[in-house]
Amino acid sequence: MIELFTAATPNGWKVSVALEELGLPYTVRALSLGKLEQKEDWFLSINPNGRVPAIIDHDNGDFAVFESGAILIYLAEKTGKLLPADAKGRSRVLQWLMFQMGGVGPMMGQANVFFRYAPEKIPYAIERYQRESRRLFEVMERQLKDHPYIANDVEDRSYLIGLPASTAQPTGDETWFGVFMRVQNTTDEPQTPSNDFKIVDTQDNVYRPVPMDTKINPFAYKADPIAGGSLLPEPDSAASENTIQGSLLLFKVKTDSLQNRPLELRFTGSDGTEGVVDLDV
Ligand SMILES: N[C@@H](CCC(=O)N[C@@H](CS)C(=O)NCC(=O)O)C(=O)O
Repeated sequence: MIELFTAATPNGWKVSVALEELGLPYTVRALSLGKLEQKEDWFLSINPNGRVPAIIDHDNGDFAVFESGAILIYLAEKTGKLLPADAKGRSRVLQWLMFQMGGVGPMMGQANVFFRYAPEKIPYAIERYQRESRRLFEVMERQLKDHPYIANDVEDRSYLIGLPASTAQPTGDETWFGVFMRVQNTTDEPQTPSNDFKIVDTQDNVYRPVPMDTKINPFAYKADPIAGGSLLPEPDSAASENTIQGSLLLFKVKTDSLQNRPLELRFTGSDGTEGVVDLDV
């Protein structure tokens, strides 16, 4: 169990949000900053910097972590979520985390202090930190203009290339769901792989793949015959070279359905036999 030492402040909220997002169980110890609990010896042994937030991971030898950015990385690595394992994806997340830790957090903190709390109003300091905060927001605004998320949607967008114009975007309660398929023909003869896939949840909701233009989208699954002893996706194709190494089946799934386990991918082979795969969401 994680023990979170925090207070109702922006740096504290970052860790609360991450714990909720990652679905980790945790207990909260709220510190009174006004009473300077964060400077008491018992807390300095957890966070030598005497500030919130900090955590203790009681499932990992009572390991203590301080600095909100370091806590976010620790929790992401503990769960294997939010921080990709591949070097580029990992770097993209860390770049924006550093941007937050070294830019947004400190600059907005100073803007707030000089504008709101400083006993003497110093126009130079107020303007400097407000201007820098504004500039940082503009950086995020530019990034979010053509990216749905601050970091790491680059690959996701390329997977969606070439969707027919008639394909409606998911509504508010739906989400894109991609399944990457690798198919191996272990016989000596050419075989036609399945082209009949559906996702079924425990409430018997059934989803069918969104048709994709296989001429334009290099990742899209196409059930062409596979030569004896060969693989789909073909070696050296775009789909065989990306980090996931599979051909994409794309579904629009009701977000609620992702909670219904087992969530299954059912397919029917060209000879009528059926297969089922549990989707680990
Ligand atoms: N870089 C630190 C900053 C932590 C920080 O400034 N915490 C503030 C609350 S947001 C705090 O504990 N203030 C009380 C104090 O400085 O004594 C982090 O990200 O964890």
